[in-house]
Amino acid sequence: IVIVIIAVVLGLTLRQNKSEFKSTFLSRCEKFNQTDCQKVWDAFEQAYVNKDPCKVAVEAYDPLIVAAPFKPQCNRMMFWSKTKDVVHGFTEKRDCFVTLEDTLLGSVLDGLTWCGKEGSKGTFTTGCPGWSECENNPVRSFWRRISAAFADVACGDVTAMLSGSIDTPFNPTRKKAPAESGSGRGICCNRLEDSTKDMLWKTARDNNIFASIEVVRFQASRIKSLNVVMVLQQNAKSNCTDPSLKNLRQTLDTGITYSCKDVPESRIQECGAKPEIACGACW
Ligand code: NGD
Repeated sequence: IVIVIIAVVLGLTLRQNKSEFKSTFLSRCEKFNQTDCQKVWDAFEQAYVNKDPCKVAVEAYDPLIVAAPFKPQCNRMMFWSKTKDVVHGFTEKRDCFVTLEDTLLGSVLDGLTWCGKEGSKGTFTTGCPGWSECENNPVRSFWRRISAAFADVACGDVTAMLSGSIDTPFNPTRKKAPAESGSGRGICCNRLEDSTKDMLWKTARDNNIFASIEVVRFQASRIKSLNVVMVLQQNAKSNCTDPSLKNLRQTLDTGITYSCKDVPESRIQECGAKPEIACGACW
């Protein structure tokens, strides 16, 4: 009897998890008009359901991109690296730019964690691998895939906000986290506290999607210029003169004009707060 009760409670908990995640997905999706959100969900779910959560390849999300393609929004597309909060603090208040997190797929899954399990039809939100715990986890593969799709359609004048608070604002190289160096999953995620997972991924200083996935897909046939905004806080460690930005220029497809501007974070916040400042006059 005890075993049956435990099984029922466990089953209900897992179902609860699934329906909560799915309802967040659908309610965020429904804000986008003329979207068949159930169809998008089905395409999403097939990528990771019934799979080892360390064996979800980036390509598993290809059908999702087909089901919910990205539309180019020329001259308004905003990329970022290590500046998530300041970028979204600005874009939430002003309608000057579109980030990945303003698109259907980006907004529906921003901030969420999910994974499947071999032999199960469920979607789980706990016990999933951390970002760097194994390379091919469902969340990381998703962001890599949709970041690539967003960069593929970038056009016109493109903006990127990079951080002046780190030594190397443009950093394509990837260092492995300790738990990643073996094959498979390293330390099993179920036994790790969330705080430990966070520590783990903080030591994995790469994962730089902007440098390794987005910039390399910018095509001169579609994009006129890349305009970097270096976000400077007090005691900034780097600015537009940083040598790493030379690598950025060299990585760029020839034909794309490059520019860089040092902008205090306070100016970006001011522009967010004052709609009377035109988008083009923010920096
Ligand atoms: O180790 C990690 C980790 N590294 C990055 N991130 C991580 N999350 C962990 N749990 N563990 C997540 O990616 C985290 O949510 C970060 O805020 C986000 C971006 O990482 P960052 O700042 O290092 O920048 P990247 O260059 O890797 O990627 C930023 C660009 C940007 O133009 C977006 O269009 O790539 C797109 N993006 C990538 C990954 C995740 C967006 C997201 C997102 N919204 O979560």
